[in-house]
Amino acid sequence: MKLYFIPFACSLATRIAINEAELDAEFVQVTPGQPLPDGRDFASVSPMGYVPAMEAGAVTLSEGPAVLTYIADLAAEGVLAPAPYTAERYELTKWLNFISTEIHKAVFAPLMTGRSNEGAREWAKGQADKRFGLLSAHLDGRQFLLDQFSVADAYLLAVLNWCEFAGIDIAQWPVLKDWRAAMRQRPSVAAAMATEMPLREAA
Ligand SMILES: N[C@@H](CCC(=O)N[C@@H](CS)C(=O)NCC(=O)O)C(=O)O
Repeated sequence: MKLYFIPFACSLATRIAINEAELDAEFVQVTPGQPLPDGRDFASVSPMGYVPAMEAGAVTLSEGPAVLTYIADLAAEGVLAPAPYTAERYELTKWLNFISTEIHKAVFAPLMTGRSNEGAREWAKGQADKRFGLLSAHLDGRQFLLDQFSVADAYLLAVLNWCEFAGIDIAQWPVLKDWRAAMRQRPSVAAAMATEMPLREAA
């Protein structure tokens, strides 16, 4: 399996998942606007030009929640996702969708593009209040979004890593600040961040 990533982008969640489940994967670094190391256009893998994306035999997938669910299904049951057809499995889908649409795109995307303006930034920060508040209330007294670690935690950690860069003071939500700090101690997360930090600095 090949996983396409940009250091410290949302694709960090896929590296965390691979580490957590001790799966084998080849990671291919994407530089936006440049061809892949093998000369192909990245759009042939991910039509939107987005990471994460993956190739595994005949399967080519983009969109983080789909890629993360694919990886979770390769892992031993319960390591990255609850068993299919259980109520918890649909909770996982709920959280992946929430993180993708309500946090990643609604809050962070307008704050992290150089093509935003003050109005868009204000709007995004306003969006953060309700969404981070909801996450904070849910995680209060919990270790994970579900009853056990899942790919949703990996995705949430990847996006919460952007707070400082996006100008969001995570200290406004002490539960989220502590959750992020604890998650960064998890060996799969610490190893993923240690692998990508020098790549990010060099990029
Ligand atoms: N809807 C996509 C969004 C992924 C996305 O926004 N990826 C960003 C990094 S976090 C990206 O690849 N940006 C590169 C670019 O815009 O050129 C998903 O859920 O995977």
